[in-house]
Amino acid sequence: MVVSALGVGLAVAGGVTAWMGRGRVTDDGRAFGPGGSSRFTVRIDPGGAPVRLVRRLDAGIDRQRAAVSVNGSPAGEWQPLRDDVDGWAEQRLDLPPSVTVGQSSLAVVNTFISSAWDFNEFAYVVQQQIDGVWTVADTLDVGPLHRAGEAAHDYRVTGETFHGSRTLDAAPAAGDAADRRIRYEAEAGVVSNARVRPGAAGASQGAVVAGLDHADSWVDLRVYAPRAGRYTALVTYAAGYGDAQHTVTVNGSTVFTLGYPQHGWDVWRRVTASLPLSKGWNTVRFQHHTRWAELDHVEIV
Ligand SMILES: [Ca+2]
Ligand SMILES: [Ca+2]
Repeated sequence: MVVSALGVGLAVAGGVTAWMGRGRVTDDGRAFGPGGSSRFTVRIDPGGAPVRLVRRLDAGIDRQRAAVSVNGSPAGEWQPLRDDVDGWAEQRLDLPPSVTVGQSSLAVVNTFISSAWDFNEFAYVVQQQIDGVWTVADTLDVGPLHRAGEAAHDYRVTGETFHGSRTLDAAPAAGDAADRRIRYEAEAGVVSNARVRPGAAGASQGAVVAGLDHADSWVDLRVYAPRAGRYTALVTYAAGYGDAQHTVTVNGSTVFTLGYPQHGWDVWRRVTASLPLSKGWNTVRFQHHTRWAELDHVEIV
């Protein structure tokens, strides 16, 4: 699948996240520009475990941004990486359970939003957290040297600006701790008497839940636990008018108050909460209690 330009053998077991060693790596891929898009279909385990999409890209092209839909529903965005990231990168997108649970195949569409030049893709790996372990569910090696694999995944691209191979520095190894966490965007939850605020500066996926200002204002998030027990939730928020609090309810029973120290609006900070979760999917409600806080995302550790 990949060949090192230095002639050093690289073990590629199951996809892009298993590169052994460092060095220069050659891969084929494609890119599309304004008005363009790509689409493909991947298989997942229908058991309902969380799904993560990993994209291998040439990070030398700055500010690449595309909208992602799955089976026709919005599923998030590929957000720009930092401008100082170069070489190969492996970008992760945790898909919201609303588009994956109960599905056995995912039709993914990436639609160009903006970029310094174009939006490139060299491989996609679909991972699923089975029994707490990230497992490769499917792999699509994009590029003109992998036409059979592209056809098998019904891959198509419009507005193509590039196809060919590039040789770049290997992607840095992902950190284990960050890799294990699953991110749930607040704006992908079910919102009551509040609103999704797009264009939130510095927020994950550029959007948050705002207007959690009334007694009946809340957002419900579905979060996954591979087994029953206590989990740490990292809750990212902003509070700009005094310290705020939400009432947190887990599966309609356990109730506690979560405090959000004031750091200013659009200043995204993290507080931790300990959640008693059942095996499988749980519903966690964040509800207005005192003053005002916007919610960006929650990670379960
Ligand atoms: Ca490729
Ligand atoms: Ca967010």
